[in-house]
Amino acid sequence: MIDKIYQKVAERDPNQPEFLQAVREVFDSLEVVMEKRPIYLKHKILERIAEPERVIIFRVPWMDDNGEIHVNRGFRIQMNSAIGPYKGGLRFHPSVNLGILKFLAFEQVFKNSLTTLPMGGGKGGSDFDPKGKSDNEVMRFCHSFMTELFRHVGPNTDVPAGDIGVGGREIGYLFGMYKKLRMEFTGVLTGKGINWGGSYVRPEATGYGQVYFAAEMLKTRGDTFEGKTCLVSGSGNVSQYCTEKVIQLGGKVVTVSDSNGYIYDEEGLDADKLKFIKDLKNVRRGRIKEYTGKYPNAVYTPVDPNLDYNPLWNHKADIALPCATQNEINGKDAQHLINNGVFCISEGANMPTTPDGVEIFLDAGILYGPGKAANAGGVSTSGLEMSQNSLRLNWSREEVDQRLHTIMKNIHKSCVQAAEAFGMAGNYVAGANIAGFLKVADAMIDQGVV
Ligand code: NDP
Ligand code: 2IT
Repeated sequence: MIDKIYQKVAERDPNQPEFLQAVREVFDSLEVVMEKRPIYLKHKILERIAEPERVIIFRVPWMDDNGEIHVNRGFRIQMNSAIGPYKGGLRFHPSVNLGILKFLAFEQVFKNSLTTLPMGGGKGGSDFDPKGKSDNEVMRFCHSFMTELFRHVGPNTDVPAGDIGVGGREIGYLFGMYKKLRMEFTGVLTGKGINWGGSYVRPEATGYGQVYFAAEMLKTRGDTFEGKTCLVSGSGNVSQYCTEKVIQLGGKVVTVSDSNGYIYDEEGLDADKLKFIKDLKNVRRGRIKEYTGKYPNAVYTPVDPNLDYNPLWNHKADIALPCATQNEINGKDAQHLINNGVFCISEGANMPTTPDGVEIFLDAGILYGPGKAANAGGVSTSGLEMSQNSLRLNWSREEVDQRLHTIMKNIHKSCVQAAEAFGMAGNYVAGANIAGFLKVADAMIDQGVV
């Protein structure tokens, strides 16, 4: 039955492999739910949940510093609003296309449901590449992007935030143009600066939450981060704060990467080394290779396009924390991780593991926390930013961090309980998909055929 529904989705969009991968995984987890509760089939919830409520595609023209005109494509996928306004990040990266954003929007629906906060799912972005652009070029692009997007978003309609290539700088430019066009100062975006409506801990939230989730998984086996060797990928927002929290909890991070290569630092990163990376990436916008100039004991390995695996995942370690992008761990990488003794994986990135990799992790019986649960701390804290904006007050750093920590513990508990309830104890993939689905599906039934 589910297979038939999936085939229809696949026939409709055969050229969206990432979207179909995300749908397939969720549908597979829901097989047991449909057997026990056929009401969801009767209400055609799967057919409806896999189709965006609305897709907006628009032209984004902008002028570079030399006066040359460029045209990029802008997107916003408004996937599901059953439990709240659309909510999800914007990604600026040359690889962005409709299928990738639909996968991200689809994942976001279940993730946001898991947070316990009232947020629907959405995602957007552009094939614009911020790399190598001046601040003024980024500003002109963001302003142009918002001159169309502002019509489709709003604090009770759709609330975008950051993702790959969209951080505090971009959110600032986007917010400035929205405010000007609408003549209103509202919480239409999250990830805002702390002086103009932002929340403490939002920059840290995804990485911190990912480590809190991993700590909960470790706790089920009476274990902690203390003394554990960790492989981390990426060196952007999620990676930096994931690394920071691991160090705080007594773990040792030996790798970080960017799209050109990775560094292996056997001694482990400390607060000073992390500060160097933050400055390198957030201020100077340089490449991770430069790390070895400052810390010559570390080894830099450039990406080798002829390899069908990523050597970053082939080091002795206990814990892996992917924080770069989708499908960055394939079947071969997954096997390397298992062979090297990794027994806990918490995904900061969205869908970083290919389906054959996921199967290897599940078969091995390790602690495997999928992105839609493990990285939900970012959007959770976005939800907390929305609450603070509505209340027109700011909570302290300690208060937000504590709420984030509690939310991550609750997400972990929901995953464990849902997996147990449907006969798949210990399977966090099934647990996350089922727990995320039930709340949205029930809301859709309550609201009728809309
Ligand atoms: P950033 O843009 O801050 O950093 C992205 C990092 O990943 C960079 O080091 C980048 O390298 C690397 N990277 C990006 N694309 C590729 C690629 N195709 N191949 C290899 N490396 C790549 O983004 P974030 O840290 O915000 O996002 C990282 C991941 O976390 C994404 O999957 C995102 O969807 C997910 N996520 C983010 C949240 C957030 O709040 N920001 C919340 C939940 C999930 P380079 O600089 O060379 O491009
Ligand atoms: O993938 C994600 O959850 C994000 N990029 C954050 C979304 C948000 O609205 O904070």
